[in-house]
Amino acid sequence: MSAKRAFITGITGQDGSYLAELLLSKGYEVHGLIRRASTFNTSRIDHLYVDPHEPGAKLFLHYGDLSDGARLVSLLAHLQPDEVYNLAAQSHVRVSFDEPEHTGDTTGVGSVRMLEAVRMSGITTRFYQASSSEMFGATPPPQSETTAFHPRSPYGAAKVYSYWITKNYREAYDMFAVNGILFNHESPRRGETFLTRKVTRAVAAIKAGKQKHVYLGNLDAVRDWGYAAEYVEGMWRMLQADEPDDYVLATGTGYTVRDFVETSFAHAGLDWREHVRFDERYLRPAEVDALIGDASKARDKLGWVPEVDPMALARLMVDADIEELACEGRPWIDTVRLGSWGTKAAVPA
Ligand code: NDP
Ligand code: GDR
Repeated sequence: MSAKRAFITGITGQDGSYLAELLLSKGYEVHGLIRRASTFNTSRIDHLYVDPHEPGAKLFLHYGDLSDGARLVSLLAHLQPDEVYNLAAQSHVRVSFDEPEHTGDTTGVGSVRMLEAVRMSGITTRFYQASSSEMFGATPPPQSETTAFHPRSPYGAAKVYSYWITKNYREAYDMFAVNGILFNHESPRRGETFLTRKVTRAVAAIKAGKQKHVYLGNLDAVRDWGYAAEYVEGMWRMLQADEPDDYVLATGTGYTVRDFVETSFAHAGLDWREHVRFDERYLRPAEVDALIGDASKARDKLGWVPEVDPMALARLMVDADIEELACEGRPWIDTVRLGSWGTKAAVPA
């Protein structure tokens, strides 16, 4: 039997890089959509790339954009993937208030362009949509697959559209299309302007004497932070199920931003109070106060159980950023893998 073929949008992002790694390790041929940029934007997947002229090449990259529907149709018709993972999005909640229209076009309408591309190309494939806990917004925790949505940002509203249009294509066209409703998940590959990575990079720089302070916004928000490498395993499991369905992935634990900050600084032997300053520019016009997920459906139906808890994750990320700084900016590619699912993890206790 020939290798399964997957197509990933957002392959250059945090999740795309872990997912590509996972699928390659399972013997898939992986195709990724990348945006043309004037600078290189593939640093998270460079370690996976083999020149396509080489016989062992299993990862192939194609230029395109979620705003270009015709390109998506022709790519899918040409590639005929068995599985499609739609991870591309303008994914920053704060930025979505600055760029609401662009966020709607990419994070919302981009998903229907992908679904239409599947339909119009006439291929039979399984489709994963990267839905988000931000859709729950103001609805208090615990949040599960049956919790009402109340988005609090242009990003959250766009993701609600994508969620429903994915469900609609499942019902209308009998497509194997699923929503993974993922709570925050982080890693050493997390974008530098998200809270966790901003903090752990600052800890490393402060520890090294390169920086004195870091400026943050709301410290009271509660989040359910998991480890991204474990979450991509859950995405894959959703597409291997007998029937298409929607699943929450979360650790089920809630910590405040302050908790994450305190643990990260303490891990490096620093007192956060001496280094964290407030800047109102990091507040959002509307905040999501508390997200704590109930992932019991994914546990029962997919056997998915996360192993890295949020405070272990904070320590893991601090260690990675300290190491990256010591290597003078050389990208720190973590090989920490799912304890019982792959390479044994070297997760700090
Ligand atoms: P990132 O921000 O790290 O990656 C986003 C990816 O989308 C990048 O590859 C980016 O490309 C690509 N992209 C952005 N706009 C376009 C476009 N118009 N056309 C094509 N590609 C585009 O996100 P994550 O990896 O953290 O998240 C993956 C997905 O999961 C996103 O949809 C996100 O909204 C969602 N999600 C994430 C959660 C998390 O906690 N990480 C939780 C729940 C949902 P480029 O590199 O060129 O910028
Ligand atoms: P979030 O992640 O909005 O939950 O969306 P982010 O890390 O940006 O914020 C988490 C919480 O920290 C507070 N905060 C700050 N946030 C940032 N970025 N920078 C700061 O300086 C700062 N200070 C305090 C925020 O107010 C917020 O409460 C992420 C994204 O990955 C989405 O794509 C994804 O869908 C959701 O997680 C689930």
